[in-house]
Amino acid sequence: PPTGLEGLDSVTLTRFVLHGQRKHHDASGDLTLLLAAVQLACKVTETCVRRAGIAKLYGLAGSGNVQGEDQKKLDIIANDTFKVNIESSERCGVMVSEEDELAIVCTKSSIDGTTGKYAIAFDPLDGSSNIDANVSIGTIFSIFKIDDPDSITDAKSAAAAISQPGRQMVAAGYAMYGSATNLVISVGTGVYGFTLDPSLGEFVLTHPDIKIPSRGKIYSVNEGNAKNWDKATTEYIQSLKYPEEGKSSYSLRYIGSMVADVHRTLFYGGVFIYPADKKSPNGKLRLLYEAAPMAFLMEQAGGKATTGKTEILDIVPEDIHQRVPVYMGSSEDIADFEALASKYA
Ligand code: AHM
Ligand code: MG
Repeated sequence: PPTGLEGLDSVTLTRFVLHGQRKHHDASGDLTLLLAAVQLACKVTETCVRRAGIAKLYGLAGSGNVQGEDQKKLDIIANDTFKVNIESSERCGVMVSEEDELAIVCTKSSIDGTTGKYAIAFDPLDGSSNIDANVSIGTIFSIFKIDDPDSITDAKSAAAAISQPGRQMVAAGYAMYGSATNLVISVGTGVYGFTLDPSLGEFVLTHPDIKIPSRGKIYSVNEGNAKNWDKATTEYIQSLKYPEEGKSSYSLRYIGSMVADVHRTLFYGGVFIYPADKKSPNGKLRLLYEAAPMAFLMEQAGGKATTGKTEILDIVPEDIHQRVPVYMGSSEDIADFEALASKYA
């Protein structure tokens, strides 16, 4: 019977993760602690993003990162925030960040001297080109289990430990600092979306078991690069704009922040594409902390993610900052693209 208290019982992210841990009798709680650290880093980053204009955090920091890109002040603050919080959890052995050239070996546990058994890759602030215009940006992360934590002694062994195909991921997610702040996460049992309640400072479950529509009406790609595309991409986009008689054409939406473009694609369906082209033979997006975690979420939500040649989650990383072409979204839409890609293979 109704209690009158309906809607007042919020499932917070902390409660959700602890509940998941209790279902696994052999769980040690390490992943829970690591996810708590990631959650806190997202909250700290969101506070900086919200205050950026007032605290004069817009603009360049005057340095460049490993990709040769200019770093924004917020890129550096977010990176430091994630590294410090993840290290402090003492549950992580390896960190890879978009902003750091080498894989980072985390300090051992202050309690028992052991190395954390998880490895995390993250893009602390994705969509940097949108920062100064107050357009949605985000954080993306993927978490793997390390087979042999004792083998990690230097950047090389740390990189080897995290160089696993996406299918072996234990968790992936992103935070989106948009008109509201969302944290969307999967631990391999579906995709769950949380919204930060600023008055509580808690992420509250707002979107349980997200499923992407099997077909959409939106395509999302930087069409300014069209002159450099391959035949399959060109023909595919053409087919969406000029469909056969009786079918409607797709709408174009492109924010230029992967987090925001993928978030919309998860909810509305359609495709998000960052292809390889004549100028960038492997595309722009990085496998470990952009393409693979988003592919994991897409598949968990019932969608698909491919390079046009292989499923993104099957790729074994050869380099921690490796780039891959990305085509992801609704299963029927991606199947249409795959049919074209195999025609031109
Ligand atoms: P960043 O990690 O330097 O922010 O770059 C990644 C971003 C993605 O969020 C987005 O999908 C893409 O770059 C947009 O690139 P472009 O401006 O070439 O369309
Ligand atoms: Mg990025």
